[in-house]
Amino acid sequence: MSKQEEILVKLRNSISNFDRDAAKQTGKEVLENNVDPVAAIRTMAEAINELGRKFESQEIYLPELVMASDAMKSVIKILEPQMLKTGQKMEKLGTVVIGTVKGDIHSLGKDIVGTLLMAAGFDVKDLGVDVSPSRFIEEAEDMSADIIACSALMSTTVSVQKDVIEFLKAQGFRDTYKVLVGGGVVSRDYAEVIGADGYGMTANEAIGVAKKLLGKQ
Ligand code: B12
Repeated sequence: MSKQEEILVKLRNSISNFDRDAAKQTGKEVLENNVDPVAAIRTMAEAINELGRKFESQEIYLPELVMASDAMKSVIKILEPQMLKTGQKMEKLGTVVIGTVKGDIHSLGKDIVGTLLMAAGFDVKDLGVDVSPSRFIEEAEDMSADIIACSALMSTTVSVQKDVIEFLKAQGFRDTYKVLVGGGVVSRDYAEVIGADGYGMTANEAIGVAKKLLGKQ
């Protein structure tokens, strides 16, 4: 096994063991050994999803899932500067406001999409979680944004993405912004039904779609 593969295995284990200190330490090793930060994030996401399955089958408890999520967040923070380096050298592609919709506090996927968009050369304003349709639009207006990106992870919150689009229509702004949607429960079909402009199943796909929406590809 190569040194880089070894580090990825160590990273996966640190998340699977909810070990924040080990995760942070391994995050530093990712940088020192030039491991691809996107591969590192993918590895952590796989570990989190695996823990999600264990949580569902009651093999682990919620606090453990929270600890693992925190560990992943702290590694993303460590990797972010490296990921952004490439982005800073590029011309700005456009401006995106991104957030997780009202009623939903899942942030990891949205954070990754935001970071990769920045790395690709977009200006990104992260509105955090529990974001109402009106706030998405106020912030988009403030930033003269091109894209509003909405994340939703729960079947109870996915309809808020539709609310954002309906709110835009009601305010007469539907043609001002492209709306990009994604998150665990969102499907391509659902995105089409609610009239979103774009859908990304993964963060990587989201970047390609965002570029396409602005005619940059
Ligand atoms: C980690 C996690 C948590 C963590 C969140 C920590 C954090 N800071 O984000 C904690 C423990 C806090 C949590 C809490 C809860 N959770 Co939770 N959670 C998960 C879990 C296991 C993983 C989600 C995750 O982060 N995955 C990793 C990331 C990287 O993947 P992702 O979010 O899907 O994002 C990727 C893509 O979807 C896409 N993407 C994401 N956003 C966007 C946006 C755009 C614009 C685009 C283009 C793409 C895109 O790109 C990302 C990277 O590729 C999921 C199970 C699952 N497999 O989804 C349950 C899950 C989402 N949770 C669930 C539930 C029910 C809850 C709680 C209500 C639990 C409770 N009983 O209290 C609360 C939520 C409270 C609330 N109001 O929001 C359910 C939702 C069920 C449903 N269908 O409605 C799930 C599906 C688990 C389950 N099967 O029951 N959770």
